[in-house]
Amino acid sequence: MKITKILTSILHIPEDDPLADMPEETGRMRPVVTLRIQTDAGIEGVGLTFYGGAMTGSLRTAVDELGALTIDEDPLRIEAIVRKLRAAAGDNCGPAGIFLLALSAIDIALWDIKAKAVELPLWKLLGGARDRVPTYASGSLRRGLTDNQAATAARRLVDKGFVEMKTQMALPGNPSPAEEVRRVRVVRDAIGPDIKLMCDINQRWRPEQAIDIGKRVEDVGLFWLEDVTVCDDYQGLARINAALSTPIAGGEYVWGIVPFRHMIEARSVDIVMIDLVRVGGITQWLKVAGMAEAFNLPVVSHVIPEFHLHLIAAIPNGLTVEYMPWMIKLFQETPPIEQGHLVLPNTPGLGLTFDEAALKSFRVA
Ligand code: SMN
Ligand code: MG
Repeated sequence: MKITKILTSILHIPEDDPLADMPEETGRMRPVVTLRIQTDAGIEGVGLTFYGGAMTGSLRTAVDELGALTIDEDPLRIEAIVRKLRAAAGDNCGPAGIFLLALSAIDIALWDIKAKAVELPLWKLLGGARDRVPTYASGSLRRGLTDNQAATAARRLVDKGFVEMKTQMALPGNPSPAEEVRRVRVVRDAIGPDIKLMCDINQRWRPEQAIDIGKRVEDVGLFWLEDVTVCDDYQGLARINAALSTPIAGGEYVWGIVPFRHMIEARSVDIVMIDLVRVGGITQWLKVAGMAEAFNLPVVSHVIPEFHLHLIAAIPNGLTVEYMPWMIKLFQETPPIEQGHLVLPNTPGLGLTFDEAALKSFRVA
């Protein structure tokens, strides 16, 4: 099989909150680069990438430029293509940043092609540990909401059948620890003790602040505390992790596979979060998942659930899938949620087909 054509576009997708309809800032847009890789066998793979921000035009160009180097290559030889692209650009301008974001889109589309070629859903091709996976509602219970809004949104999520959900601390204005604790209790009280509740700090606390507030919220029974301080302070994270009994999650800001080694070796986290786009695509995501397994650690995903559910379902140590459905409108169909679990598709590949009308309405370039 040979790659014949690369097609990219830039979309602006609303960062809304379709789960609880509680946006902090209406009209906020996320730029996304979509990719299709076509082959002489008539099989097409889909991929996407983002986090380009104001450099999204450059990110799209990077996907086009790397994509051009894949023309005539065998799409089933993914590591050979990754090696070629690293040699052509990543070894000098990379290894992370725009190069890795662009590589991820290509790698994802290549795995879609491979799974379609062998007529298997991707999760089965990659290991097939489970055919449904727990999922948690994310993006609704943001730190900028009022207490009332947060409680209402949390109850809406429960009414919708979610049994796991994520909120945030590190509230605007850096209030007192007591205020932070009060707020997370508002959410806990709204949902009761049986719902799994995660809490994201998004790197906003100092290590000593994380230990202080983390100790005060132990009895809230959080399923995890996430990104409690800057993502690459592995020693600081380890100190926090050792001081708290609440599990510490992190990894969404980690680029490529090697920094995960340092993070895991330092015992910085109890739960390894892997972002498909920042890690370098499916090939690298699986390597980090294996590394985590060897350290007896579970793995969780970050955003794009319609891609990540395949990966969490494939591996033996997948814990739960973040359900933040910004991209869902781009596809004709996405996996349903039943009793808090995403049900894996049986269609070959990722099982995702772009909805042409949606693409057209979001396309800016
Ligand atoms: C998050 C960060 C960036 C984009 C979306 C979501 C957040 C999360 O850290 O874990 O959901
Ligand atoms: Mg996060």
